[in-house]
Amino acid sequence: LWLRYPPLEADTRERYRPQLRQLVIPERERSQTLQAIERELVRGVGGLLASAPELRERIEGDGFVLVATPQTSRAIRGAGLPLRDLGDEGYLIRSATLDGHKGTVVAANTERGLLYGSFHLLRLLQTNTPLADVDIASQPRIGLRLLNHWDNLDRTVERGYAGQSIWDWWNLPDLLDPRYTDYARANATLGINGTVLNNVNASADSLTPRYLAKAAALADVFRPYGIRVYLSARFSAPVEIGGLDTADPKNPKVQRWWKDKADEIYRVIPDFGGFLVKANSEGQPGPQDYGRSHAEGANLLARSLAPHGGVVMWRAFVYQQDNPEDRAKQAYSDFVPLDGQFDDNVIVQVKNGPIDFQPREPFHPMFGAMPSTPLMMEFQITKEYLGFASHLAYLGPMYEEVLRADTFVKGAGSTVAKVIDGNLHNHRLTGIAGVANIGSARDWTGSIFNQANWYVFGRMAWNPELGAEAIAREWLQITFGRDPRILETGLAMMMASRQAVVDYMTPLGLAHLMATGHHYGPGPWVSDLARPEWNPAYYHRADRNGIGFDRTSEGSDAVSQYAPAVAKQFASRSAVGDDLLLWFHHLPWDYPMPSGRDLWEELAHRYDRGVQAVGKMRTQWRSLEPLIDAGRFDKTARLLAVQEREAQWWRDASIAYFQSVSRRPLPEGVSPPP
Ligand code: GCW
Repeated sequence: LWLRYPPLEADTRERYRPQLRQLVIPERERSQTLQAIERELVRGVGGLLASAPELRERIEGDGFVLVATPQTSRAIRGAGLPLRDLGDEGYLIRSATLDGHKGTVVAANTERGLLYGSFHLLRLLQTNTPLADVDIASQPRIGLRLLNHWDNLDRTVERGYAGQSIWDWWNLPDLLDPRYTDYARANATLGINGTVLNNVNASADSLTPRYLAKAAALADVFRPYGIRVYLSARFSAPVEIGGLDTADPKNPKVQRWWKDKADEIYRVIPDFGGFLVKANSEGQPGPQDYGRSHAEGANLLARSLAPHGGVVMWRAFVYQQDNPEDRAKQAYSDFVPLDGQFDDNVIVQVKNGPIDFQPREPFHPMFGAMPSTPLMMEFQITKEYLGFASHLAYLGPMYEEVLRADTFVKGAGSTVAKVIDGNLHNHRLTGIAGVANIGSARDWTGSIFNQANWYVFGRMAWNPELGAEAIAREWLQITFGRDPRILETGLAMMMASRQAVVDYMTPLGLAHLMATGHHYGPGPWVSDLARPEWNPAYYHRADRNGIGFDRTSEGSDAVSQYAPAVAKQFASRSAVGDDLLLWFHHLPWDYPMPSGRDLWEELAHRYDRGVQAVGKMRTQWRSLEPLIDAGRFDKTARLLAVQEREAQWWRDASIAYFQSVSRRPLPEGVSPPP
């Protein structure tokens, strides 16, 4: 991962060495977090500079790094540093002269702040940033920065493509795989401060004493790294493991059961974060089974956790069987009327788009639409609909696109980022979650480039205004070294990769055309599944005359769920833009596109363009062979070959299918499917 710390170039090492001679971490013997910081700095600086700093009890000369809070260091207390506004996770990194010596301080109000500041210091070295006159203040914009593991107790991972779950439930709590510590280190580098251990399609067993002991053992490993453990809770647990005959939120016995369960959890995990819940969604049990609302269900659990300071993250990913309403509208219809009914320690977790982690979707209309309810973002890091672990797709541009999207609910500038960081509607409870792509694969994520998606998620969770490109650059430097050729070429590949996937899978705002169930490979022809909204045909609506989903007022009117300015833009064929055109509009095949082509020609052209983009990525990667170690070079090269073959498969199958419907000739320049 990004913790390899290989030696920097010799001249750079020489430049840094005098600045990093001594490491001073007062009172570290009293704190596991401070010890973790010490281990990391010794290892990191030692690796990068090929010589470890000396550990000192106090500043003894120039070139010190002092890592301390006002409580642990008199020098920090006296230095008059502006720590007040940094909260309990922020930090300062500054050049300073203390006790007559020149050095660098990492200062914070808390040890967690020191942890994040120390990792930032290492990142400065990893990216060759000069330390002289360094002056950095940073604090997270979002409170809960979480990974969601869709890991089952049998170690399978739903939508996981990097091997088995890293949680070895069988051997926990007795065996503590060193990977758990590495996992915590990697996450702490990014500022991730919580993890939901088990799948949202939850087994009630995760709440039994046996499994709580296992979760507690993980929590103990993670705690020094500022990471709290959360669990997905199954709504029917009182029936399944509690012996009750109902899970109705209004039933006092059910309420008692959850209270007792929460008390039991906090006895073994005193800093337990709370519950994540998928209810009344895709067959999961929930409050609606008893005629109760999502708010009543969420509050039931929230009240059991409240005395302990825990939160409920209640997912808004709902769509009902036999509900004729456009699937893209259903979550909003269910939840927005409940605004104001959720307890203070409930936060509603909303996927980035209204359908389901497609290569491109408009932002979810719930963002901004529930001013009295904190909403958190759910991104998918694992690439369920973007070619699993085998296709290279850097998700930074997608996250950026969503976070920067303007909801206009309070006029221009009401971005999704400002909804989830609490700014727009003054919420203190804020959060962002990423569905993890981590497994027990040797490279953690199934490919080297997938590591970048974990990385960019974490960096944007800390600061949703960071740019995808800047983060890609940082990751490339840390991962492959600082050769400008790698940087330039790697950056070009990464930044083009997500659009390439969009083009060869679902161009022009199409969505959900993947094959049934596993979602790998094309299946636009599927139209006979029991639930209409699972069929690709439900989404593309292609026939002899045209293609696309009319979501204007003439059609499903999904546009009306957005603020008027956005609704107006989405409802306009010309203003919506190519990227979301067929998401919102059903258009004739000969519809004239801005490119001068008609819609049919443009569609075929986009499929083709996607394949070509992957071809280009392959060539670009090949040019880096002399610069990259054989193992990582070869695996990536082989995966890119798979991706090119499969991009071609997507292109050919999709063009063949849509042509069978449109019955139009293949546009010039587009080679026919075999
Ligand atoms: O993306 C879909 C997946 C399901 C998943 C569901 C959800 C965990 O296909 O595997 O279930 O969404 O987010 O709940």
